[in-house]
Amino acid sequence: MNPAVVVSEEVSAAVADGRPVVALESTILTHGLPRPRNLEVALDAEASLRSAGVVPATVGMVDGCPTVGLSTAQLERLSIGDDVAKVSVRDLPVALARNGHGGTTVAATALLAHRAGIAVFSTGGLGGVHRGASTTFDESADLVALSGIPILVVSAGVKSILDVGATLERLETLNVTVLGYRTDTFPGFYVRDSGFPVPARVESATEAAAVAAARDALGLPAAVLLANPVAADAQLDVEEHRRVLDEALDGAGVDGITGQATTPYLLDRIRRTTAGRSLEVNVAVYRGNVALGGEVATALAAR
Ligand code: PSU
Ligand code: MN
Repeated sequence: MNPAVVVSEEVSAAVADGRPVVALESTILTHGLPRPRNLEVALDAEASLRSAGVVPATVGMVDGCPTVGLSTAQLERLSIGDDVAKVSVRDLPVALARNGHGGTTVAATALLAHRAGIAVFSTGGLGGVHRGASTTFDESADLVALSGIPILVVSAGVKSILDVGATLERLETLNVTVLGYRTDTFPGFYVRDSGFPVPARVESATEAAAVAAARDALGLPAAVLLANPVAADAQLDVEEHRRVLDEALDGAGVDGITGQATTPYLLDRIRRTTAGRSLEVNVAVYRGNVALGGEVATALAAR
């Protein structure tokens, strides 16, 4: 039987010493970004953390081993495989039993990172409640997972292809503490403002770290979600965003796209209608969240 979690020596030493560590997911590498950009972005995220004195811990599944702290060779392997699954929590047992490869979602990454003793995790966008979920029940397992994993997740909110209002309602129900980083409104991934308010705002990484520490002092089981808007000069033009989103949603209706095919369809359509700019925003979002995660991990380690 494969081990339930493999933690790299570098990561386990840093955790044991109380040095700052940031977990990174791998679905962005395996399913989120096109090749070869995916590997460049993943390696750049690790390099930027290292240069800030933070140990990166990219999480993924290689040969049936859930791994925290993938090596560069393992990242390369996951970045090119057509045999790499998208692994959320429910998929972990299958991938483990069958020696599979996988990119771990926010849910699975948070679970494995927490088991390895890591307190901070940076991603691009969180999964959420899909439009039409009242009939399809399509809600990401990320939300339920965060209700039971006491980690701090940095995300640029959720993509506007989802039902943002319903996602925030579910986060409330699931007892996830939501913080806006220097913002009063929940970010909409490609744009800084989704139009929905956040329940609390923090002005610094230190303040966010204090909230995570307070969560731990209270013994609460849920994640803190630190919602970090993309830099103002990197966001998609707000008018353009509205237009391409409407166009993509109409297209999905006309083409009869439903279920799991919906997200890839919408994202691909938005990428084409923005002539690739949405992809650049995606990369900028991720960079910003990785940097902020590094600051929060550093602030937590200093406590
Ligand atoms: N949101 C994005 N890009 C992504 C994802 C979410 O903007 O690549 C990935 C993350 O790994 C997230 C997962 O955890 O998709 C959620 O998938 P689902 O909705 O199937 O749970
Ligand atoms: Mn789903």
